[in-house]
Amino acid sequence: MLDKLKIPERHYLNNGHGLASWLLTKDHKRIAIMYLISISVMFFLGGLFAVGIRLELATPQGDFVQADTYNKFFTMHGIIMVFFFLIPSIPAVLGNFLIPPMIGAKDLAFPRINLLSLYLLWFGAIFATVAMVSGGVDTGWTFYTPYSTTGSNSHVVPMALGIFIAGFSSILTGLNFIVTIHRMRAPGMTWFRLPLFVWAHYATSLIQVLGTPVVAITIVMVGVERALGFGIFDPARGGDPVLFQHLFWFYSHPAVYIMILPALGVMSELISTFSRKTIFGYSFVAFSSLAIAVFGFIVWAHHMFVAGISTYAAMVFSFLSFSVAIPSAVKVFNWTATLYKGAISFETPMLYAYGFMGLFAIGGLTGLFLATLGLDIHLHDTYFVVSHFHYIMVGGAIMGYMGGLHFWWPKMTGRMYSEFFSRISAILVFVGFNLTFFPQFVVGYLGMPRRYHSYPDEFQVLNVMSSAGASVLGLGYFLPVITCCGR
Ligand code: HEM
Ligand SMILES: [Cu+2]
Repeated sequence: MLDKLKIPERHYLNNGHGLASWLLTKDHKRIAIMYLISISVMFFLGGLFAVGIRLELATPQGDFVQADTYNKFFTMHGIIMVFFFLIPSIPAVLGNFLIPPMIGAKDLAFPRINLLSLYLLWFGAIFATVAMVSGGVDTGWTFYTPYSTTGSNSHVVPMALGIFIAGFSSILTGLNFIVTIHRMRAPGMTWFRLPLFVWAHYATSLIQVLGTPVVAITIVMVGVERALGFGIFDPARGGDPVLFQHLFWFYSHPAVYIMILPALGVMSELISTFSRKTIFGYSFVAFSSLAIAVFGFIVWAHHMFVAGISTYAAMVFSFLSFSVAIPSAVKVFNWTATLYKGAISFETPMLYAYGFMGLFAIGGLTGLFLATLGLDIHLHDTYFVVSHFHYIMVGGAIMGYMGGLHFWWPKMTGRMYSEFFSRISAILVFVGFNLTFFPQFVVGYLGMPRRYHSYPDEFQVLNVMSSAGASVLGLGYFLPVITCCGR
């Protein structure tokens, strides 16, 4: 038995050493590891900007940086985290590593394109870095026009180019996964035997392929408008600034599901493994991923209730937004049913999974608050929204990523992490996260708008709680770096 578990003498980690053997590899596992390193760097960088934001908001006055710098902090934080960390995270690292073995294939369908995807991400990151070091961008990650086209004099064009290029990385990864899952399954690996992790990635890939080109072209239009002064979005030239929001959210609402769906897939694996049961209602969970992907495309205008769309349109989009909650709830209910009477254990990945379930539920439910027209008029562009999406993107997507990374770490590296420290880190992340973001629901509800570098004194206590929580959260994220390298 033990013999069987021995790692083969030659494996992907020692099969060739020098830099070139990595940079020119077509091995999905090596590419996954390079993604892991790349996006960890991005996560760290995005985290530094978050530190800047929380330092500034620790006091009511703009004491730490100027308003202008603050705008650049939150813009860069958002852009890096969304486009260069969260979107690639689980698919590019865990998906790349695990999808082929999970379906019984040797590699992805297009190994060279897989490597190209990684290079495109790097290439995009270089442009983004150029934009950053040459002075930064202050438009917010959403690039709303007309500010991004005619107002801002920051480095919008190189940043837009960086995101455009990184977008192709995402499209090609999605395409690669779709073809792989269709064509490369081992005999007998039917669709309804696919692990739920693979189903989730299939649904994610559909969004990547169908949605990303839209944002790519939109971003090009912003660049063109800035550089050549076309009147696409500029009302003075007959353009329409709200058109930008339609195009942007047509991608960016589904994009939030690019970030969360893979985490939902990880969750399904973790829950059934650590409760030692098969997942309850397999086909419901599989189809709910597809349903989320499809519904995700018809709710974009819930970001625009106060942007001047008609009341009728707003009502329709409000109604449709509620429908997205159904497949998400199906998953949570089925996980709960899976846990029921299971032999549940409390290893690190499962701690992340518990955290995920709670935080994702809060994030999703507050989404329903926001989808409620009357409430959104009050809550739009307040810290309530910030808290909502962090509960899902950080509390959900990153918890799923961390849980998955711990779960598959031994398989990926042949080493075990320190269980003791990893549990402490998971708990720190959970506590730190809630301390950071729960007060933001309150302060947002009380009326604190987002994206301002100063605020009235009465909001300070809640903001100090947030900043303190962010330190705990940061420590929680950093601990695994130390402990996994120490063993
Ligand atoms: C499941 C994963 C979800 C993620 C990752 C997510 C993420 C986000 C993000 C990033 C924003 C802010 C965009 C900005 O910068 O302005 C946002 C806003 C919003 N979300 Fe979600 N969301 C999710 C689920 C939901 C659900 C299930 C609903 C409703 C059923 C919902 C409704 C809304 C609404 C209405 C807004 C706009 C609020 C406003 O700006 O007034 N979200 N979400
Ligand atoms: Cu949305």
